[in-house]
Parts: sequence; C-alpha cells; structure tokens
Amino acid sequence: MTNSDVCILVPTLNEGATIGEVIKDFKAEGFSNILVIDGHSTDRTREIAKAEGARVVLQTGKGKGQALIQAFEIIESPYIVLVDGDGTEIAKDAHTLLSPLFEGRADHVVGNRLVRFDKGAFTRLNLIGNRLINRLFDLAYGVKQKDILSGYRAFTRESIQALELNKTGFEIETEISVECIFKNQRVLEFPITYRPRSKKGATKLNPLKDGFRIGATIYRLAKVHNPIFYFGIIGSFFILAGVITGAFVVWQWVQGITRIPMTVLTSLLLLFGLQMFIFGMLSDLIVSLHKQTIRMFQAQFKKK
Ligand SMILES: Nc1nc2c(ncn2[C@@H]2O[C@H](COP(=O)(O)OP(=O)(O)O)[C@@H](O)[C@H]2O)c(=O)[nH]1
Ligand SMILES: [Mg+2]
Repeated sequence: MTNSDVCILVPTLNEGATIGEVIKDFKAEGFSNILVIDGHSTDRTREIAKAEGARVVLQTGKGKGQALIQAFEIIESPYIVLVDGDGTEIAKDAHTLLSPLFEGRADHVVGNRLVRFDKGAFTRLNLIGNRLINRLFDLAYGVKQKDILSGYRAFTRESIQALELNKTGFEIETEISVECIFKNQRVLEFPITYRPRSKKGATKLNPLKDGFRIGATIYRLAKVHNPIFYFGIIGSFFILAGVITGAFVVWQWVQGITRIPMTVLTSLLLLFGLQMFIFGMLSDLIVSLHKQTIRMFQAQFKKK
C-alpha cells in the first residue's frame, strides 16, 4: 500500500483562489492521483485544476453530496482521501488519516477540526452549530464522535461503496457518519489543522439553512436506528402540552370551575404522547430483531 493507491478527491464550487495550491500541496506530499469534481464553477477552478495536473470531472447534478456520490462511482483506487478545495485543511495531515487504513485498523478515518483549529477558522455561529450537531448525533446514535461534519476524511473504496448515500447537499457528511454506524464500520478520528478560508473565496455553506437541514437529517435517520429517540421526541412534545393544559384544568377545578373541553383535550394530548412512546418501544423491538437477523446473515456469509 503506497500513495499511488490513493485518490485525492476534491469537490469544488468556485474555489479558483485556492484549488491550485491545494493540488500542489498534495503532489508535494507524494499523491499524484487527484480528482476534482466540480459543481459548474463560474471562475477558473477547472482550468487551474487541469493545469496543475488533476483529473477534472463536471458533476451532473447539484450540491456537494451529489458530486461525492458521483465521484465514488468513478474512483477505482482502493483508498480515497476527501478534502475541501478551499485550502482550510493541509495536505500533510493526509498521512495521519491514511495510516490506520494502510495498517488495516480502520475503514473510515475522520479529521477532527475542533481540537486545534486556527483563530478565525470557525465563526462563533459555526462553532456553536458544530458542537450542537455533534451533541445531537451523540444523543441520537449513542456514538461519541467529535466532528461528524468534517470534510477531511480518508476511507477505503470498499467501505464507502457499502454505504447507501442519497443526500445531495451538505447533509452528506452526516449521512456518511450515520451509514458508517449502520454498516458497523470501524471509524477513527484524529485531530487535524484547520485554517481560516482565504478572503478571496466565500463559503458555500449557509450556517442556518444547512445547519437546520443537517439537524433534521440526524433526526430523520434516527427513525431506523434509535426509534425511542425519534418517537420519544414527538411524544414528549405532546405530553408536555398535555401537562400544561392539565395543570390549567386542575387549577381551575380547585377554584370551582370545571373545564370540560380542556379536560378532553388534555386526555387526548396525554394519550397521544404516551402512544408515541409505545410506538417507539415497538419499533425498537423491530430494529433490534432486524439487527440480529443482519448479524446472523453476516456470520453465515463470512463462514462461506
Ligand atoms: N462539486 C461541488 N462542490 C461543492 C458544492 N458546494 C460546495 N462544494 C465544495 O465542497 C467543499 C466544502 O464546502 P465549503 O464551502 O468549504 O464548506 P465549509 O467547509 O463547511 O465552509 C468546498 O471545496 C466547496 O467548493 C457543490 O454544489 N458541488
Ligand atoms: Mg471548507
């Protein structure tokens, strides 16, 4: 296993200010196979990338997720390093991410940006958003990962092809992290350097809109992994509402006023909320049984 077995995959959308440096740096580290998957940049990104010796492919659809899914289908190298084209991550760190793969100790290695990032690399909103999303992920999947949104990763081709990926936008990293759990992959994290973006290139990520989408993705995908969490949240809302209207009913009753419609509403809210928890428990049972079946299948498959 050498660096010639590695494909450096760089998704780009108007990264003309930095893409040249990024490619040069990876070449200097001994990687010659560089694939740029471009989202129809309107600046000189594609020309610069070609001039620096990268293979350039235009994505057929829209969004970082679609670009990556398309790229995973055309890459033939057994190892893949995914990196931003904005120069915020450094080529030297690729060795750290690749060595556990070369040694066969991991299937998927994530560069953790949140440990030793440079000043100004994250805006305050970005940092809060990242921490919140990692917390939610931990809560929903019970897996302590520190930086699930990192775009600097290394993985084997085999492992990425085992994942079922559908997200077209910035939810792709979330989906990859969740699918790695579903597919029982060995995931490791290592701290990496993270630098501020060049002043000349703007981020494509909208912290509020994309942050919300990412949160929603974590929640929605939890339905088949942690149904108690999924249904429990809905149930809690209804129970909370029921407790509030119930408290009102009791308070009024103490004062001698009987509120019949409000009492009916309270019962309905509480019943519906409790029912959600029961749904959650039933789904949890189904999920556990399903996982057992899959494990048995896998064990049989390995024997053969
Ligand atoms: N091909 C492609 N690349 C994209 C798209 N959107 C963003 N990128 C690239 O994906 C990488 C990550 O995006 P970036 O704006 O740096 O997000 P941030 O690192 O979270 O601020 C960058 O290299 C972008 O140029 C897209 O729609 N298509
Ligand atoms: Mg970036």
